[in-house]
Amino acid sequence: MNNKALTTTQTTCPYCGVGCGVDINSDGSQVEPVSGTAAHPANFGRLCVKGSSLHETLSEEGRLLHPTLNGKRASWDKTLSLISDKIQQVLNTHGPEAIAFYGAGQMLTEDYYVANKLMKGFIGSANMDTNSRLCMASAVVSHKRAFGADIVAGCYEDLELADLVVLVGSNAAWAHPIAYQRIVAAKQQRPDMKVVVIDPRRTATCDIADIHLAIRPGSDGFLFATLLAYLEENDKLDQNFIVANTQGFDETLAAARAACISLDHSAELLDISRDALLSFLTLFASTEKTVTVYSQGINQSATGSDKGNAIINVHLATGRIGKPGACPFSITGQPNAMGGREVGGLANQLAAHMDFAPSDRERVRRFWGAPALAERPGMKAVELFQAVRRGDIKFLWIMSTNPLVSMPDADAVKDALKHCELVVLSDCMGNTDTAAAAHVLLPAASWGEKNGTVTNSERRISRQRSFLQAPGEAMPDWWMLTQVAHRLGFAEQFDYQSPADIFDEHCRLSAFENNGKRDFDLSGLTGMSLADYDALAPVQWPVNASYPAGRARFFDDGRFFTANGKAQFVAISPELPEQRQEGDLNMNTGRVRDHWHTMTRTGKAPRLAQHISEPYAEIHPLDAAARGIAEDQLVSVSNSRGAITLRARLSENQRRGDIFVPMHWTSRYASNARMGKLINETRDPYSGQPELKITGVNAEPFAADWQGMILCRDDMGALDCEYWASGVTQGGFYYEIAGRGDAAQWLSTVSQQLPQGDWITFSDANSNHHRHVLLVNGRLEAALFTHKEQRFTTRQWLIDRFADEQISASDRRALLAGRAADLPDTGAIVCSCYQVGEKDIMKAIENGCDSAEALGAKLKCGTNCGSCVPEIKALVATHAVAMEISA
Ligand SMILES: Nc1nc2c(c(=O)[nH]1)N[C@H]1C(S)=C(S)[C@@H](COP(=O)(O)OP(=O)(O)OC[C@H]3O[C@@H](n4cnc5c(=O)[nH]c(N)nc54)[C@H](O)[C@@H]3O)O[C@H]1N2
Ligand SMILES: Nc1nc2c(c(=O)[nH]1)N[C@H]1C(S)=C(S)[C@@H](COP(=O)(O)OP(=O)(O)OC[C@H]3O[C@@H](n4cnc5c(=O)[nH]c(N)nc54)[C@H](O)[C@@H]3O)O[C@H]1N2
Ligand code: SF4
Ligand SMILES: [Mo]
Repeated sequence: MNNKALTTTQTTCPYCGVGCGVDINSDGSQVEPVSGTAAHPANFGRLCVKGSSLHETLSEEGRLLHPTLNGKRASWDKTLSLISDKIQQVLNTHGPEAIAFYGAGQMLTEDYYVANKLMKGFIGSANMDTNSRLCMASAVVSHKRAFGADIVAGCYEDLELADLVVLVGSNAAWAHPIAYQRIVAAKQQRPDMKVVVIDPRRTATCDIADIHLAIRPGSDGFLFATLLAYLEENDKLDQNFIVANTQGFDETLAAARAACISLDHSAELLDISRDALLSFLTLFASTEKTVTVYSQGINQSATGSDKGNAIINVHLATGRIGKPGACPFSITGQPNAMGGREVGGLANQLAAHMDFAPSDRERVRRFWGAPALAERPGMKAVELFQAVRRGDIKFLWIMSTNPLVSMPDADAVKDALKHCELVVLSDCMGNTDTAAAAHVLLPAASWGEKNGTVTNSERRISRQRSFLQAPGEAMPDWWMLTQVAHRLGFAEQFDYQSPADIFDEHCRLSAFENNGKRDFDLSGLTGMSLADYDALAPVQWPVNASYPAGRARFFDDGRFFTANGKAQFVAISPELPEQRQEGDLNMNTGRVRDHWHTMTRTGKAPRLAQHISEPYAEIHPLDAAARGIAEDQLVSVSNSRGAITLRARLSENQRRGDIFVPMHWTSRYASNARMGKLINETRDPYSGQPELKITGVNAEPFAADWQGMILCRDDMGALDCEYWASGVTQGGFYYEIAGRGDAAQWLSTVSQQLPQGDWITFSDANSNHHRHVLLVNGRLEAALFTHKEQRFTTRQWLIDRFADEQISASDRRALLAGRAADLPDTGAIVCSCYQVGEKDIMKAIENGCDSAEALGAKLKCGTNCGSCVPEIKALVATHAVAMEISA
């Protein structure tokens, strides 16, 4: 860091919906390692490993720096005019329904507000949808059906106050680490607190579970219907609450009873033991203070809306809502998934929690002075891309999302873009799968370079503040949208000078003719000065006359937002997912601890690449054996839509018949791992949310004659071999590779991509065993190792040599071995923060460290962000089991 003065900026993490506050020390160009904001009510100073690696992700590498038209650089003025001319031409020729926007829960509220207003008020159709369709749409439906509005009832404190936390379809240990750690800390303080995890997989979240129900995928509806019937039978209902504050109970109970004929029948449907089922039912029945957290295992389902309501039903029936430590809690994924819902980012919303009811439309029309307010809901994501593919959408603007990876049937989406006359993409990065398919690329300012607000899972609005200049000509999304609006003739209605102006309008719309009638009300934040906006402290909506400092819990007053103010039970007839026709395994997809979605940001941080360095498929050992698949072998996972190639991991954490594949690896980071292309378009009938957790696939070994790795100083891009997966190291890049035929020949071809220098080589053609190391002017430039089988997992020593200005004579001899002779092998990195490897941990366990705490005291592992504690505990447990067996 140079000696320019450092300033501290408080901002919000751009990753998950926990919405942690982050302190940044920066001199305007460089940023010191970040820390958590001590006073932020989401995290009180803590950050998970992704948050605490943020400073590693800020390089300009891969950034879009200038607008481009069909790959050629163009001026902003020309590009924006081209966009507005095209919109105007499509409007004149085909009407507003031929235009669409597709946004994301990673846009700031201000960006999102402008996009939605332009589309729904001024272009005139509601074809603005968002990736929240893939994420929160079913939760929105269930909230609206039950509460009359899209409201998350509780707050994070409820997780700590609860006596029972039920996590359903949520791997919070990896996906919402700081919220999870708040539960861990509460349970440590009050060991009587219970945790139940409901997930077909055994995940890191199960680490603190008193009960884990590894239910049949998609069967949650039966579980919660069974629970409702059980509560009634055992006289555990809150009759007063049901009578005074709800409606529809009798039909709902009747439907639940019809669905669960007996406990044995339910246990069979759920594919768990009757005892396990009963232990959950009795625990729930006897624990007043219960929070049920649910996430994508519920939402990403063909019956996700009904499952959400099945969960809410049991909370209404027991009056466990609006009380400290008791609520149903749909936890949001993206940093601004909640903010997107506030501005109306989904195609079936209008704005500020108003819909397409005539009175809402009329109110929004008047407020915006909108000449062409959309008359009806627009197309939801899957239908929207189907329409693009039919050629019905002539102009499409994608912002802040990577649908060629994240949508189901992703190859069909790729194909769809070829049928659209103009595809515009605003993104920070130029090398995404979607960028490769768009005509116009707009360089977006990224986290740290722009200002605005986001709303987290507990309805808390926090500021994102800039601390860096945007590189090149990158601009915030709200600015691009506003400029296009001006060119379309709406300068007056889009006369924003800054995000503060937009936020003020957003608050005023929420307050407009509200008078406490609508849940989403920011009247208390209207009219802020620029300085007030800059200083805005995190606050939970609503902020109005009744709740001037925000509201922690809704429904504590028993008042809901339905016509008569009562909560609505929703009668559910649970269904199991359709029988899979496309393969004999069920592919479940989701997240890993250290990567974020399509890796455009986490892919830049060496620390984050170490936890899991390759795309993988986790499969039960018996299912693997039946298919001839061995641990660490490459596998092909396929169905009629295509095939992907991944590393096999065998684990009893998987149910028989299930295979888990992470969603993160794209064409940028792997030869063939874009799992979305295998997924069909089955979706929930009410929310339109796709069933991303259930896909029929087959799996078989992927034949390769050799495997290996490359370490190199410069990015080598996509490689020409059967399999590769890449990522960053401290000194450059790594590739995992595999191929067919003669490895030597392949190596000599690929070496031509590298600079001239001195090669040190070893070759044993019989086993395709080759080691080629390249030095340029005495510095290590590349190491290319191949072998018949996978090898070379220990490589930190070699990676460290990239930092050496000159390779010493003794190190030179060690290069081909891949490590110095006297160097201990630490094994795969478990603790990313302190770089502690598995072998070191196992050694310490053998020497008597018998708990995560003891290991932390000895090796420091798990003592910073804590994200790896579940894995450390698993190692301790593995050792204990091994000792038992050998005893
Ligand atoms: N590290 C990391 N964290 C993230 C993200 C990220 O990319 N990386 N993304 C963020 C976003 S946008 C989101 S939406 C959240 C998602 O957060 P989560 O929903 O917690 O994450 P997922 O891994 O998608 O899925 C959760 C679990 O659902 C389980 N599941 C699958 N089918 C079923 C089922 O039928 N029933 C039940 N009960 N469970 C099932 C899966 O096995 C999985 O463990 O994470 C956020 N946080
Ligand atoms: N199979 C399967 N598919 C899934 C899921 C799953 O569990 N399984 N999960 C689904 C869920 S819950 C989600 S949320 C989605 C996520 O999927 P996507 O939204 O497609 O994934 P991201 O990688 O987050 O894409 C965000 C893009 O926006 C860019 N970006 C970041 N900040 C900005 C900004 O300020 N402005 C602009 N213009 N661009 C920006 C990034 O560079 C990146 O390219 O995936 C969904 N798809
Ligand atoms: S828990 Fe979520 S918001 Fe908090 S630091 Fe980690 S990724 Fe960021
Ligand atoms: Mo999400």
